[in-house]
Amino acid sequence: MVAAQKSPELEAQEDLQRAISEHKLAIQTALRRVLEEGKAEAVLKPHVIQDALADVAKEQNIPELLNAPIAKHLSHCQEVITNATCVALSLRPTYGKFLRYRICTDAMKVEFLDTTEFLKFKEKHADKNPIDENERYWAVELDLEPFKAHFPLMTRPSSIGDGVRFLNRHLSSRLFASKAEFHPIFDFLSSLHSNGTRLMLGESITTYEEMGTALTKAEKLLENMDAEAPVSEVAGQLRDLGIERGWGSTVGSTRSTMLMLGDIIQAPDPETLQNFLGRLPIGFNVVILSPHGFFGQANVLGKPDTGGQIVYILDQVRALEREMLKRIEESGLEIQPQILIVTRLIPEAQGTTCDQRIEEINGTRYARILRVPFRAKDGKVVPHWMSRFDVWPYLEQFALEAGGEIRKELGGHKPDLIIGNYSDGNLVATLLAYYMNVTQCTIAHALEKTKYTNADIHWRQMDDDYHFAAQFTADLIAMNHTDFIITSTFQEIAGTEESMGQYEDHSHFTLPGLYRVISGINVFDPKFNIVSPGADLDIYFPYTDSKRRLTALHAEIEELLYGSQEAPTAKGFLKDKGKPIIFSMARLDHVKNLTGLAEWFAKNKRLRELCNLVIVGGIVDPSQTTDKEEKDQCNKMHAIIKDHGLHGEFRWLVAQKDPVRNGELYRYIADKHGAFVQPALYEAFGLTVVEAMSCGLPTFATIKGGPAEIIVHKKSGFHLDPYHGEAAAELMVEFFEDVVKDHSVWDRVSEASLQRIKEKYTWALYADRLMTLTRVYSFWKFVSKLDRRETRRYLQMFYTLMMRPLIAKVREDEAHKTAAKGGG
Ligand code: UDP
Ligand code: LCN
Repeated sequence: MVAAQKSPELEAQEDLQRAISEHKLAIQTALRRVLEEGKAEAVLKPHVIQDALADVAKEQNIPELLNAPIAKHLSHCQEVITNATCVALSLRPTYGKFLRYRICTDAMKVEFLDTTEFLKFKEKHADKNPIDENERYWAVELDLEPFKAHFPLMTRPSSIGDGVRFLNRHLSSRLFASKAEFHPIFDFLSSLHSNGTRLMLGESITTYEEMGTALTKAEKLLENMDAEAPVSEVAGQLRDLGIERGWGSTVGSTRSTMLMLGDIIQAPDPETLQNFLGRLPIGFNVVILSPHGFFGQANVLGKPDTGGQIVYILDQVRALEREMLKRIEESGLEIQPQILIVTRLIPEAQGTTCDQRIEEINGTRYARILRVPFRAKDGKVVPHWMSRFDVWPYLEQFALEAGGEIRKELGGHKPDLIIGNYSDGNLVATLLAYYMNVTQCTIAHALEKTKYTNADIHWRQMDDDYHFAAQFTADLIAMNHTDFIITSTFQEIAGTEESMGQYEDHSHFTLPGLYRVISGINVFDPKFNIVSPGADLDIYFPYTDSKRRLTALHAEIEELLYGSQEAPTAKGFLKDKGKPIIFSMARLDHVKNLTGLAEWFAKNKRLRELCNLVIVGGIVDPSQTTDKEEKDQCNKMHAIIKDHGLHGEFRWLVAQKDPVRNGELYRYIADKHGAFVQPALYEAFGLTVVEAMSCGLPTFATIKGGPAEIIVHKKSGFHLDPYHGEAAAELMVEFFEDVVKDHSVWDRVSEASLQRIKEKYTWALYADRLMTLTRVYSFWKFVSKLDRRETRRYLQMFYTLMMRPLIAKVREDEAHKTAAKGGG
């Protein structure tokens, strides 16, 4: 008889049980300490259990415990939930894979929990307003896994973030499966057009077989011609065969595109397929959505909610336009691309252009900002800026109106690609892509769930200020609806060996009393692709590039740094101009942690002797903001300055909104051999890190999030742990002391920063890749339209039954707040 095979879960459970048995008493003591800690807050960070084990190993003199199998198991821990006697653990042995257990400290028996059981345990013990058993039993469960049963999923962690490569392999093998399967390519090519005019294949070609015949004749026609000759010379003859424009600009490139198609038909391989799709004339009408915030080209940066996303999109469209024009020329077409950035029109524009319907984008020919207002229920335009956390009630109407305005701007046509940015933009992109049936791309910039610890389990306490229930629901809908997702780093998708990624953090979670997510997203989904942004090299160039230096700005910069002008534009002054500057610049919100940096500096005597501190952030007069976090942080910064007597050593400047001058500011600080510090508690990507490094300014940046990947620690900069401020300050002391001893230390880090950016973070690489992805995923969408219908219908139901009531709740809450303030 053959023994029944054990499930991997059972094997893992037995493994853990064995590991516990080896040191049962010591582990029992450690777990009891964890239970003590859990009395105040039942959701604990993994380091609590790891620290407890280390303490017990030390106290009981069992050093081998730290190398025992149990220590390895616990090093995979992501979440610890406690009740009076048991600990539930979520272990993540590898990217995107989770195993959950409950261990009760009396019997020390390991019990496997499935996702539902784990989340129920969490709800019961960690939710501050627990719901009753019945409600917990009947909670709505969102599970997208069953819909993916027929979908190709990657399996190797090294493939995560390179979905397009996997998809090409899958697509080419699918095309190879049988002759009948070639029709999708024919159907897809037949669907290509530019503003109503057919491209590639004319109307006279009506079947796959006719396409084959026409191509053979066309190839024969081109074979003996001069490869360099413009294809327009034979356009008439090709058209007689049913071949339209779009194959290439010269005879040679047209023929080579045709040969590629011939190769694919004969024996498709992934590289040829990608090259062929990459040449197709698609994606020249692009809509980019970024509804919230002040979106303009000047005077907007550093306001609450207006930061890197704006910089990213403006740089992105410039790079995209260049790439589109290149590809249009290469396809032998004369069409004009169109790029529309669609954002909110804000009548109370505070000196910005945000009250204008259309704004041309500097440095482009075909890109513009289109603004559409938010409307209240009665149809009136909402005049004022509002926090990104409060925009939910306005988005449906915004999508509807934006849809009409977009078509108007595109001469009645629909776009080929809709790119959403951030949760609100991605939700609007989903609505538009759903109704227009257009390829959708998603860019998160930041997923708030990762930034705000325990924002899921404690959602009800935070909902008044943040409306996270609506936001997380929007995120889940958009990330599942979209055709492809681009991320700035790997960690954004799947984190590191030790910690979860931002998307991975949405694989399962619970909003008690609302719904439970059993499978929200899978990091092995081929829709994920890493496409990193860069910095505008015309603005952020190396400090050594003396010919391009903007020395005319130095007097202003010196006044900013060393002047004595204080409120309302600055606070504090620098006594000793000879010291290098530790510089930071960000929005003044809690997560950016500028106050944390001020505190680390204030508490480190040696660092204060070695350097000055300059922080650019927000406002210095708390009465000048209506944003709650900005006001809190502003007051906190004043308290730090006062409590630690920072006068003469620290200058705090309000938001600096001129990128050109900021570029020179980074370089000026590099001239003085200073450093840039990015101290955020969490940073999704971190454009300031790339900007500083592009200027050659050595950078210390948070290990929590994207900067951990941008910087190679101790080579092209330094990682700091924002939760260990003392150690971060010591790291800076060490660096500046080393530089005093040997100046080449500074030069080496500076040069390595420049090199790192050149290799990995440029807009030219970005645009090329995004255009290729657009083509491959448009094809994939076309080929797999039936497979995806189930998911879309399910999401549509979730939107209607869950999202819309949440939106209605935000509307009600906001109306109550306005009424309480005495507003209309
Ligand atoms: N920025 C600025 N002035 C300020 C604060 C920030 O110009 O006072 C710019 C900064 O140069 C960068 C962007 O805003 O281009 C911030 O992007 P990042 O990715 O660092 O953070 P985000 O604000 O998007 O979270
Ligand atoms: C939003 C953030 O929080 C930053 O980390 C990114 O750099 C920025 O968007 C651009 O993607």
